[in-house]
Amino acid sequence: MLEIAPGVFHFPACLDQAAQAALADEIVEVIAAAPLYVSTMPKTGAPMSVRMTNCGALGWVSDKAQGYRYEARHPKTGEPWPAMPPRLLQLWDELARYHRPPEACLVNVYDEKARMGLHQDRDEADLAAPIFSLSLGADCRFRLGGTRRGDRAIAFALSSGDALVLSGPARMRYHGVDRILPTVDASLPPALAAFGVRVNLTLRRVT
Ligand code: MD6
Ligand code: FE
Repeated sequence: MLEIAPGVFHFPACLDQAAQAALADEIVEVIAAAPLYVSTMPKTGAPMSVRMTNCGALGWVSDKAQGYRYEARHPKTGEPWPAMPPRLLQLWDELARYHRPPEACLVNVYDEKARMGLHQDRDEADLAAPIFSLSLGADCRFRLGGTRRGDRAIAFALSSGDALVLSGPARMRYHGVDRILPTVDASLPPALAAFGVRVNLTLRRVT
Protein backbone atom coordinates (compact mmCIF):
# COMPACT_ATOMS: atom_id res chain seq x y z
CA MET A 1 0.00 0.00 0.00
CA LEU A 2 1.22 3.47 -0.89
CA GLU A 3 -0.14 6.66 0.66
CA ILE A 4 0.33 8.88 -2.39
CA ALA A 5 -0.88 11.96 -0.53
CA PRO A 6 -2.73 12.36 2.77
CA GLY A 7 -5.86 10.20 2.49
CA VAL A 8 -4.98 8.84 -0.99
CA PHE A 9 -4.19 5.13 -0.73
CA HIS A 10 -3.02 3.11 -3.73
CA PHE A 11 -3.03 -0.69 -3.41
CA PRO A 12 -1.14 -2.01 -6.46
CA ALA A 13 -2.20 -5.49 -7.56
CA CYS A 14 -4.43 -6.06 -4.54
CA LEU A 15 -6.27 -8.73 -6.55
CA ASP A 16 -4.28 -11.57 -8.11
CA GLN A 17 -5.04 -12.98 -11.57
CA ALA A 18 -7.53 -15.54 -10.30
CA ALA A 19 -9.44 -13.00 -8.20
CA GLN A 20 -9.47 -10.55 -11.14
CA ALA A 21 -10.90 -13.23 -13.41
CA ALA A 22 -13.55 -14.19 -10.85
CA LEU A 23 -14.54 -10.54 -10.40
CA ALA A 24 -14.64 -10.04 -14.17
CA ASP A 25 -17.11 -12.94 -14.42
CA GLU A 26 -19.27 -11.31 -11.76
CA ILE A 27 -19.23 -8.01 -13.66
CA VAL A 28 -20.32 -9.83 -16.83
CA GLU A 29 -23.32 -11.06 -14.80
CA VAL A 30 -24.04 -7.52 -13.60
CA ILE A 31 -23.98 -6.24 -17.19
CA ALA A 32 -26.28 -9.08 -18.30
CA ALA A 33 -28.85 -7.97 -15.69
CA ALA A 34 -28.23 -4.24 -16.04
CA PRO A 35 -27.04 -3.41 -19.59
CA LEU A 36 -24.35 -0.78 -20.18
CA TYR A 37 -25.73 2.54 -21.40
CA VAL A 38 -24.45 5.96 -22.39
CA SER A 39 -25.02 8.71 -19.82
CA THR A 40 -25.39 12.32 -20.82
CA MET A 41 -24.06 15.46 -19.15
CA PRO A 42 -26.32 17.75 -17.15
CA LYS A 43 -27.60 20.77 -19.11
CA THR A 44 -25.69 20.11 -22.38
CA GLY A 45 -26.84 16.53 -22.90
CA ALA A 46 -23.40 15.69 -24.33
CA PRO A 47 -22.78 11.94 -24.26
CA MET A 48 -20.02 10.58 -22.01
CA SER A 49 -17.32 8.47 -23.67
CA VAL A 50 -17.43 5.93 -20.85
CA ARG A 51 -20.32 3.45 -20.78
CA MET A 52 -21.89 2.75 -17.41
CA THR A 53 -24.05 0.56 -15.28
CA ASN A 54 -24.32 -0.06 -11.53
CA CYS A 55 -24.83 -2.69 -8.89
CA GLY A 56 -25.90 -2.34 -5.28
CA ALA A 57 -28.97 -0.68 -3.75
CA LEU A 58 -28.31 2.62 -5.51
CA GLY A 59 -26.75 3.58 -8.83
CA TRP A 60 -25.12 6.81 -9.94
CA VAL A 61 -26.85 8.17 -13.04
CA SER A 62 -26.74 11.35 -15.10
CA ASP A 63 -28.82 12.86 -17.86
CA LYS A 64 -29.54 16.20 -19.46
CA ALA A 65 -32.85 16.85 -17.68
CA GLN A 66 -32.06 15.82 -14.11
CA GLY A 67 -28.27 15.88 -13.84
CA TYR A 68 -26.12 13.79 -11.51
CA ARG A 69 -27.93 11.75 -8.86
CA TYR A 70 -28.47 8.32 -7.33
CA GLU A 71 -31.38 6.14 -8.38
CA ALA A 72 -32.58 2.72 -7.20
CA ARG A 73 -33.44 1.64 -10.77
CA HIS A 74 -31.71 1.32 -14.14
CA PRO A 75 -32.65 4.36 -16.27
CA LYS A 76 -33.39 2.29 -19.40
CA THR A 77 -34.86 -0.96 -18.09
CA GLY A 78 -36.56 0.43 -14.94
CA GLU A 79 -35.32 -2.62 -13.03
CA PRO A 80 -33.61 -2.49 -9.61
CA TRP A 81 -29.80 -2.74 -9.85
CA PRO A 82 -28.33 -6.23 -9.34
CA ALA A 83 -26.67 -7.00 -6.01
CA MET A 84 -23.07 -6.04 -5.36
CA PRO A 85 -20.78 -9.09 -5.56
CA PRO A 86 -19.78 -10.13 -1.97
CA ARG A 87 -16.12 -9.96 -3.05
CA LEU A 88 -16.48 -6.18 -3.43
CA LEU A 89 -18.13 -5.78 -0.04
CA GLN A 90 -15.25 -7.69 1.50
CA LEU A 91 -12.65 -5.48 -0.20
CA TRP A 92 -14.49 -2.39 1.07
CA ASP A 93 -14.27 -3.77 4.63
CA GLU A 94 -10.59 -4.62 4.30
CA LEU A 95 -9.32 -1.58 2.42
CA ALA A 96 -11.79 1.30 2.70
CA ARG A 97 -12.32 0.47 6.36
CA TYR A 98 -15.54 2.36 6.91
CA HIS A 99 -18.07 1.19 9.49
CA ARG A 100 -21.03 1.18 7.10
CA PRO A 101 -21.26 -0.85 3.89
CA PRO A 102 -21.19 0.72 0.41
CA GLU A 103 -24.57 1.32 -1.21
CA ALA A 104 -23.51 1.99 -4.79
CA CYS A 105 -21.04 0.45 -7.19
CA LEU A 106 -20.64 2.36 -10.44
CA VAL A 107 -19.28 0.25 -13.29
CA ASN A 108 -17.37 2.40 -15.82
CA VAL A 109 -16.35 0.70 -19.08
CA TYR A 110 -13.70 2.33 -21.28
CA ASP A 111 -12.73 1.66 -24.86
CA GLU A 112 -9.27 2.82 -26.05
CA LYS A 113 -10.55 6.33 -26.77
CA ALA A 114 -12.63 6.88 -23.64
CA ARG A 115 -11.60 9.24 -20.86
CA MET A 116 -13.13 10.86 -17.82
CA GLY A 117 -12.97 14.59 -17.22
CA LEU A 118 -11.71 16.10 -13.99
CA HIS A 119 -14.48 15.83 -11.39
CA GLN A 120 -15.24 15.66 -7.69
CA ASP A 121 -17.39 12.85 -6.29
CA ARG A 122 -19.90 15.07 -4.52
CA ASP A 123 -23.35 13.60 -5.08
CA GLU A 124 -23.31 11.62 -1.82
CA ALA A 125 -25.00 12.79 1.39
CA ASP A 126 -22.31 11.07 3.47
CA LEU A 127 -19.09 12.89 2.58
CA ALA A 128 -17.29 11.35 5.57
CA ALA A 129 -17.21 7.93 3.91
CA PRO A 130 -14.23 7.10 1.70
CA ILE A 131 -14.54 6.25 -1.97
CA PHE A 132 -13.04 2.97 -3.06
CA SER A 133 -12.24 2.00 -6.64
CA LEU A 134 -10.94 -1.09 -8.32
CA SER A 135 -9.57 -1.29 -11.87
CA LEU A 136 -9.48 -4.19 -14.33
CA GLY A 137 -7.92 -4.47 -17.77
CA ALA A 138 -5.81 -1.84 -19.52
CA ASP A 139 -3.73 0.67 -17.58
CA CYS A 140 -4.86 4.27 -17.47
CA ARG A 141 -3.24 7.56 -16.63
CA PHE A 142 -5.15 8.76 -13.56
CA ARG A 143 -5.01 12.47 -12.73
CA LEU A 144 -5.38 13.69 -9.17
CA GLY A 145 -5.79 17.40 -8.50
CA GLY A 146 -6.53 19.29 -5.33
CA THR A 147 -9.79 20.31 -3.70
CA ARG A 148 -10.14 23.29 -6.04
CA ARG A 149 -10.46 22.81 -9.76
CA GLY A 150 -7.41 24.87 -10.69
CA ASP A 151 -5.06 23.20 -8.18
CA ARG A 152 -1.90 21.57 -9.42
CA ALA A 153 -2.38 17.89 -10.31
CA ILE A 154 -0.27 14.77 -10.16
CA ALA A 155 -0.72 11.73 -12.38
CA PHE A 156 -0.02 8.06 -11.93
CA ALA A 157 -1.00 4.80 -13.60
CA LEU A 158 -3.79 2.54 -12.41
CA SER A 159 -3.35 -1.06 -13.54
CA SER A 160 -5.45 -4.19 -13.52
CA GLY A 161 -6.12 -5.36 -9.96
CA ASP A 162 -5.23 -2.00 -8.38
CA ALA A 163 -7.41 -0.39 -5.73
CA LEU A 164 -7.54 3.30 -4.92
CA VAL A 165 -9.08 4.96 -1.85
CA LEU A 166 -9.87 8.66 -1.55
CA SER A 167 -10.57 9.40 2.09
CA GLY A 168 -10.43 12.07 4.77
CA PRO A 169 -8.60 15.16 3.49
CA ALA A 170 -8.53 13.67 -0.04
CA ARG A 171 -12.25 12.83 -0.26
CA MET A 172 -13.06 15.94 -2.28
CA ARG A 173 -9.96 16.11 -4.48
CA TYR A 174 -10.61 16.51 -8.19
CA HIS A 175 -9.62 13.53 -10.32
CA GLY A 176 -10.12 12.03 -13.76
CA VAL A 177 -8.80 9.62 -16.35
CA ASP A 178 -6.58 11.36 -18.92
CA ARG A 179 -6.33 8.39 -21.21
CA ILE A 180 -6.08 4.66 -21.58
CA LEU A 181 -2.46 3.53 -21.91
CA PRO A 182 -1.16 0.87 -24.28
CA THR A 183 -0.90 -2.13 -22.00
CA VAL A 184 0.99 -5.36 -22.45
CA ASP A 185 -0.68 -8.45 -21.09
CA ALA A 186 -3.56 -6.90 -19.18
CA SER A 187 -6.43 -7.88 -21.38
CA LEU A 188 -9.81 -8.50 -19.83
CA PRO A 189 -11.26 -12.01 -19.92
CA PRO A 190 -13.07 -12.51 -23.27
CA ALA A 191 -16.58 -12.17 -21.82
CA LEU A 192 -15.74 -8.71 -20.46
CA ALA A 193 -13.43 -7.72 -23.37
CA ALA A 194 -16.53 -7.76 -25.58
CA PHE A 195 -17.49 -4.46 -23.90
CA GLY A 196 -14.22 -2.53 -23.68
CA VAL A 197 -10.56 -2.53 -22.61
CA ARG A 198 -10.75 -1.15 -19.07
CA VAL A 199 -13.31 -1.42 -16.28
CA ASN A 200 -13.34 0.70 -13.13
CA LEU A 201 -15.65 -0.10 -10.23
CA THR A 202 -16.30 2.78 -7.84
CA LEU A 203 -17.89 1.92 -4.50
CA ARG A 204 -19.57 4.60 -2.45
CA ARG A 205 -21.60 5.13 0.66
CA VAL A 206 -24.43 7.46 -0.35
CA THR A 207 -26.81 8.13 2.54
C1 MD6 B 1 -11.78 5.64 -13.16
N1 MD6 B 1 -12.42 6.75 -11.17
O1 MD6 B 1 -10.79 5.20 -12.59
C2 MD6 B 1 -12.60 6.74 -12.58
N2 MD6 B 1 -13.48 8.35 -8.16
O2 MD6 B 1 -12.16 5.18 -14.23
C3 MD6 B 1 -13.01 7.66 -10.37
O3 MD6 B 1 -13.71 8.56 -10.79
C4 MD6 B 1 -12.75 7.55 -8.93
O4 MD6 B 1 -11.09 5.84 -9.14
C5 MD6 B 1 -13.28 8.33 -6.85
C6 MD6 B 1 -12.37 7.49 -6.24
C7 MD6 B 1 -11.63 6.65 -7.01
C8 MD6 B 1 -11.82 6.66 -8.39
FE1 FE C 1 -14.59 9.82 -9.30
